[in-house]
Amino acid sequence: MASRNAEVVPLVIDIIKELSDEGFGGDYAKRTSEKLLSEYNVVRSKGAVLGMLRRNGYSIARIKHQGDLDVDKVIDAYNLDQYAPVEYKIDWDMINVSTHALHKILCIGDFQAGSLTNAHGHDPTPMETLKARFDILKRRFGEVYKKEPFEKLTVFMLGDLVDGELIYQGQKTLPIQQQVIGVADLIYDLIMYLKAFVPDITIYSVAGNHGRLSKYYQKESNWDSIVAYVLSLRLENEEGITFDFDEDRYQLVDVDNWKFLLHHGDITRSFDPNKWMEIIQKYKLFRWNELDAVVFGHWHRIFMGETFDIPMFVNGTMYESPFVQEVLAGKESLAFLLLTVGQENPIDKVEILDLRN
Ligand SMILES: [Mn+2]
Repeated sequence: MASRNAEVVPLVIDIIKELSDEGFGGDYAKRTSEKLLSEYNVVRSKGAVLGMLRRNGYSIARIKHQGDLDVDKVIDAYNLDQYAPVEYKIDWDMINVSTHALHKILCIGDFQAGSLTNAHGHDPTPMETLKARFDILKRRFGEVYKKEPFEKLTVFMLGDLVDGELIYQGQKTLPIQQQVIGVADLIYDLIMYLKAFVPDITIYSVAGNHGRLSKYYQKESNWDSIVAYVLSLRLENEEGITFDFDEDRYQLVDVDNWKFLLHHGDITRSFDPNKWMEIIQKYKLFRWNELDAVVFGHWHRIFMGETFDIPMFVNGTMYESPFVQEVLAGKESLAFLLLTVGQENPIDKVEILDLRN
C-alpha cells in the first residue's frame, strides 16, 4: 500500500489522467481523493491532493493537458539551479492585423465590485457605476463584432470580480453579499448578451487577491471562486456555453491547441514583467516549452510584451482606482483586451475595448 506522499504523487497523476480521459468534468481533486481511498486504500483529502500537486510543480490543468508526464524527469527539470536568466522585451510587431478571425478571447475582471471609494472620491452607488461600464463593454463588443463577425469566443475571467470586505484597514465597501450577487448578475447578463452574437462560448476563471476572506491570505477560500462557481451552475444548461470551473489560482487552458497560463497576476508587489516571469519559474509551475502565452489581470493596466518568445498580456480594469492612480503612480487602462487566436501564433491580433464612454 503506497503511503508516503512521494509514492502517492504518481498515483494521483495517473488518476487525474484517467478521469480526464473518461471525460469527467468538475472537481478532479475530490474525485481523485475518493478514488485513492476506494481503489488503493490511501487516505488523502482533496486539500492534500492539491497541496501535493503544488509542491511537486503540478496543477490539475497541467496534468490534463500534458498526457505524457514523467514525474522524475519533471522534478529533475525543476531543479532550482537550472533557472535560465530572464530576458524581457516588448515586441509590438506581434500586434498585427488579423488574417483570420474565427476565435477571439475576451479578457474581463478587476471589476472590484462594491467599492465605495473610487478615483473621484466617494461612490455611493458602485453597482450602478459598474453596470454603466458593463453597458459600455456590451456596446464596444457589438461594434467590434459587427465589423468582423466570429464564431467562437473564449472568456478569461481574471479575478478581483469583487472588491472584497475587510481585507485592509479603512476599506469601504458594500456588504460582500451585495458584491457577490451583484457582480454574478452582471457577468451572467454579459455572457447571455455575448451568446446572442457568438453561439459557442467557453469560460475560464481564476480567483483574485481581493476575493480573499480576510486580510490574511487564503488560497482556497475566495469570493471570486464562489462567483465563478455560481455562474458555472447558472450557465450549466445553456446550450453552447461551457464553463470550465476550477478553483486553482493558476489555470493552464487550451485554446485551439495553444496553451494559455492564466493567473490573477498578484505574484509580485510591483509592475515588473521581469519579476513576473522569474516568479512563474520559481513557483515551478510550468516549463517554458509547455506555455504558449500568459494572461494576467490585477494591474489595471493593459500591457503586452514577451519573454522567451512567450507573449504576455495584462488586462485593464472597469474600476477607477485611487490606489492605482495615486499609490502606484500609474495610469490605469479602463479597457479590456479582445485577443484573436492565431494559427501560426497564439495571438495574431489585439483589440482594446475602450470602456471610458
Ligand atoms: Mn488584484
